[in-house]
Amino acid sequence: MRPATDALIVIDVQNDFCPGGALAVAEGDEIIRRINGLMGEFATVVLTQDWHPANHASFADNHPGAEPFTLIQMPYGPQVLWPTHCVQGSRGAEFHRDLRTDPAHLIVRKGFRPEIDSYSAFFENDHVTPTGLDGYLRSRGVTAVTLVGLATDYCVAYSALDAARLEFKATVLEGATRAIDLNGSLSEARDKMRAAGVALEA
Ligand code: VGL
Ligand code: ZN
Repeated sequence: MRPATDALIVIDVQNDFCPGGALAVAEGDEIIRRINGLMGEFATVVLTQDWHPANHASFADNHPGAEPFTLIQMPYGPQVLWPTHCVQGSRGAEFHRDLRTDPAHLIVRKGFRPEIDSYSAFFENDHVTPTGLDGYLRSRGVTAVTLVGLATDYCVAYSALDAARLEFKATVLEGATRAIDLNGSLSEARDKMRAAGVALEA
């Protein structure tokens, strides 16, 4: 068992990010067994769930003529347009059936505001609007977070960077993550995480 001050944060292990899903991450399902095992080591386990309304601004389908995996400018900065994924209540938004959810103490849903995307478990993509996770962890005395899940270069990295900014000790277990790797996004995310003091472990 790890110290009570350590929390495990499991990012977006949902059907749409696993093989066969709408925004499938290669080998996304191969991390689940290890994540399930990790849950038993932590006194605080948090799961996140990408949870978009059908009219979400991050979906290429909601921008006539736009192709998925291209960039647009949003008021808060550049935004990748994604295939429609993790629509609230859909099968794609459900956790992968093999992921253990019973040990979780909190499930954070994010990305539910139509006009703003939310990669991070802590803040929406404006880096200002909080999800409430910071307060939850702090009020439980958590000082260190271990992050796993999907995808390394988007939701895991954004969450880890925010955790470091909020002065949690942040560790990403890369072997328990898989990446989208869009135009070099994985190496960029790894560089940013290292520079922010996030520990990258196998
Ligand atoms: C994610 C792109 C869009 C992720 C979520 O979980 O990494 N990526 N929505
Ligand atoms: Zn999303």
